Amino acid sequence: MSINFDQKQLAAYFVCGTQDIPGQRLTTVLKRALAAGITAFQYRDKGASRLTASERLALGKQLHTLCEAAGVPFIVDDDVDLALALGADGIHVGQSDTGIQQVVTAVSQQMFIGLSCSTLAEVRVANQVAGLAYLGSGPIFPTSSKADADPVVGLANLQELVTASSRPIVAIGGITEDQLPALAQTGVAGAAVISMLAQSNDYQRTVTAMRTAGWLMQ
Ligand code: TZP
Ligand code: MG
Repeated sequence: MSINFDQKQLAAYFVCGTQDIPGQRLTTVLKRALAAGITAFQYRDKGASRLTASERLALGKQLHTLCEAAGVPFIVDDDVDLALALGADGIHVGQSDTGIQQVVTAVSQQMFIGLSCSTLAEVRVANQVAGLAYLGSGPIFPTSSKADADPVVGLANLQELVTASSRPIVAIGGITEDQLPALAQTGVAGAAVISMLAQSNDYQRTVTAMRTAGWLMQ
């Protein structure tokens, strides 16, 4: 059974691929993150160390099974074919990935869709696209986790994006625990993080901080 979208799932949104956790197994990392209470997981396999298609499928099955057992939505980054093959709960696409209308046509009956939007112009276009569940905006702060990241958005611009958007927004990029209260003040529905959790020395503390930051409509 696939899990329907609820904006509360954006509160503690963990994004991870094998490239983000050198020397560790992604299944082990995800188990720890789920046990700590993450509210969504996105499998994002990127960069030079990218797994082959069949490896992504095999690993994706394991990750999906773990999420399913925890009742947490399993979201695939970018790859429509992989998301469909895995029966994912959601897919997240960027502005430069497969055209958004094509994605909506291909998957909207089967899973929810998130779209990256880091400018007001992108948000206004997204408002006109039927079938989007949420937007992801960033990088809010400088990040070393994404080589081709857009320019830093910052909190003031983020607030404008939230005001302009007809969909809930999850913030991403360079987020640290001490910035969560200020981030929540912008009206976003949650934080999406790679390193803050993958490199945390205390998953429970980090995820609890994410879940209780005071997000919009929490
Ligand atoms: N998209 C915009 S910034 C980013 C992605 C995938 C990387 C976020 O990683 P981190 O470690 O939380 O800054
Ligand atoms: Mg992308």
